[in-house]
Amino acid sequence: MQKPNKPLNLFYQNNYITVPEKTAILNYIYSLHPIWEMRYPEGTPDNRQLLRPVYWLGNWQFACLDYYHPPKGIFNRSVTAEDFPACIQKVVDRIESKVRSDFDPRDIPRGWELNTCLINFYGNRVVDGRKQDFARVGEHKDFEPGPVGSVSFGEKALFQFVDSAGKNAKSSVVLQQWLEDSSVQIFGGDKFKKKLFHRVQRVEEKGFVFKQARTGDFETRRINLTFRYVPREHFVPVERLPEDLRKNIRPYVDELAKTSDFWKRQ
Ligand SMILES: O=C(O)CCC(=O)C(=O)O
Repeated sequence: MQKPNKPLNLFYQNNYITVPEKTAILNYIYSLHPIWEMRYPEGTPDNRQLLRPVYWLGNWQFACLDYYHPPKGIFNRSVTAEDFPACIQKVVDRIESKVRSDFDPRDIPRGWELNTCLINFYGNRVVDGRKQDFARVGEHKDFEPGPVGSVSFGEKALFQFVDSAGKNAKSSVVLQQWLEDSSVQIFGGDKFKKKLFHRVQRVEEKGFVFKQARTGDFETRRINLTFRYVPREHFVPVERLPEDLRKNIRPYVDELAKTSDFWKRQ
């Protein structure tokens, strides 16, 4: 098939992950103990817990360090974390090849590689004795440079690209896609990455639960992995974080260290 003149910088495919790949990736994920982070450092007024447990690979962008956000928020935000296991790296290699062959080269930064992974767990939590649905993400942009790849497992999610109308107005949906089990979505470029925001509006609830996910009383029905690029020179090992920031992430590192040899060594 002929390639379009201008690459779309958007790709979606169902059943992108094979059954054996899915089994291997999920078995790896079941070995992880995701954590609940607070958005801001302890003691900050209006601090709040994130809506879902998370686990990062490659580098951990602790919410209380305010995420990687160039051009200003570059340093001391991406803390060196565990490497991708082989089963994930294999899928990442495929996504990178797809981007290099089909995406606009002008939208692929020099040195780009998908070296950062955020694993999001979506589901229900029991709050004050009642089950509450936390399976959504508000509109936002991913600020890591270059295309982002996203792999989904479990119940399907309604993912939307939106034109943001600001805090108190309704954003308009420009494009939406149901992200199905074992699918991939890759997006980049000016339109989908820089101009539009994206959000997860809802996740279907057909009764499927990842029983082996270590999310405690949080019933996980969808797991999403987003792969991003952070220049390696912007990774910072825990021991090189300034003292005040190290103090902020200390409770999380301690918690991770209980079940991860990597974090124990940190
Ligand atoms: O779960 C998804 O499909 C998207 C997650 C997302 O937007 C993010 O991690 O930034």
